[in-house]
Amino acid sequence: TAEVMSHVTAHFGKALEECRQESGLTEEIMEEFKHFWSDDFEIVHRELGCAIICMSNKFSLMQEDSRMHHQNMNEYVKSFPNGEVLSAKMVELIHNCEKIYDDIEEDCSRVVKVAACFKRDATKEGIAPEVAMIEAVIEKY
Ligand code: BOM
Repeated sequence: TAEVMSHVTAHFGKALEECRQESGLTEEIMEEFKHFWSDDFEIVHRELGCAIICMSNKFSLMQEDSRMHHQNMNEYVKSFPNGEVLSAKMVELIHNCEKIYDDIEEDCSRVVKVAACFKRDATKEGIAPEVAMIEAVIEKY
């Protein structure tokens, strides 16, 4: 659900500042990670892909090949309140997007395409949070 996704995003987003330097993601491109879900934020910069790789590695959510670690992602999402209602869906949506962009060899460029696809599909499924929902839980993390 969107409520659970707001918790996952609030927690995951905490790793952004640690990853700014190595990813090259400037505040001009993305000020705070919650804007990932904003209707007028376009997921297009390869630096955001680099940042997502760096952030995912802080929580062991990716494998060596910069693809999702299915079991760890499932457990990570389940660790949030009501997480079990979202975890399988989230892994399914991300993996489906990974398959679509599997031919892009450069990791940051591929991951940003996967992330944009995930946002699109999560929105279609009605599980994309509003930025205000993330703001409401961000203080918990
Ligand atoms: O093959 C790449 C796998 C990683 C894709 C991750 C897409 C989603 C990242 C951005 C969205 C964040 C929202 C919540 C936390 C997800 C861990």
